Amino acid sequence: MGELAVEKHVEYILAVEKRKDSFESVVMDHLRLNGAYWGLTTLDLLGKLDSVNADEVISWIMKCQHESGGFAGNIGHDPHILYTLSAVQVLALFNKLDVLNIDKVATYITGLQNEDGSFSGDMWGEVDTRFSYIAICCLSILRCLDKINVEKAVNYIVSCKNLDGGFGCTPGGESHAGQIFCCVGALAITGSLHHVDKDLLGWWLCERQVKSGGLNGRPEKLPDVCYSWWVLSSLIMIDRVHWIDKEKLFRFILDCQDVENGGISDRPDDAVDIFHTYFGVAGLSLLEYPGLKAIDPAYALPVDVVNRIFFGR
Ligand code: GRG
Ligand code: ZN
Repeated sequence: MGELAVEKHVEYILAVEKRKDSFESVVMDHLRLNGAYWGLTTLDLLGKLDSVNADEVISWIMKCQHESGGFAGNIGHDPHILYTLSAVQVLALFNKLDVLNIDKVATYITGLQNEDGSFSGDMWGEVDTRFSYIAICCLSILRCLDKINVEKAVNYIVSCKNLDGGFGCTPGGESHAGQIFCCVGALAITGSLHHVDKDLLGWWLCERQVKSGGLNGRPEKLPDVCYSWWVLSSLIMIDRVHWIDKEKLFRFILDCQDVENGGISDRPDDAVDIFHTYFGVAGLSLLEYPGLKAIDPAYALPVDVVNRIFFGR
């Protein structure tokens, strides 16, 4: 088994950050703030966050904020709860949450809660358990969870639970590992994991490991490095991570590296991208790969950052 090509991945991430006029970055323009979260969190896990200019990143992030309090993916775009979480997470990475008007951000998120406890992603109203997770994670980081109706939010998530133990995006929606991360993460943050049948869900999740060692997101689907995050983080939150073969998953993730130019892809021999680079490194961190910072499975931030938020330095 090869090793994690740390230096190459750092070079790859720094190059993506700089390549603002490349094809990839034009296509990904509206995803820029998410991309910043993926890239910068990966750098932090690799111990290299100090290789970027924090002041430049923070001043750009603050320019993405809309008067409603929400953040857009880039300057001049429309705000969305997705980018609002990324903005808060990146500020937390740099220990700069104090530049935020916390009430304003919290008011934006609170305004997205619906009567049934669910959350919309923005003013246009699409509802999804992804947005429940984001709202809960973001408000928890800002220490304002009391501004929403947590009980209704939890009940809505529970209403998206399926007979197989998993969760979907809305009531009756098919179980999918990404949605399961969101629902289990939100339940973990709100201290509501008693709503999860841990053995049943643990069984469904560990069955996601296929012959190659990789994990898929649903039965009969191909394995993909990003499920190393969605599935593993969920298994850890419900204390069932020992139900998968760790060594085989190590090998699958390491086989998805571009060892020459850096970056990690979804499957061996595919093209790398910043998204899968993050999920590969985050997955290895969850598996306690030597030399990586530990990542918190619920907040998707390095454990030292989460400790700083909740327990001070
Ligand atoms: C802070 C880590 C973090 C997340 C923020 C946006 C979000 C909250 C969570 C997204 C959860 C989710 C739904 C992830 C799944 C993404 C994905 C790979 C979808 C692909 O689904 P299909 O059906 O692919 O196209 P498969 O693998 O099933 O063939
Ligand atoms: Zn993927």
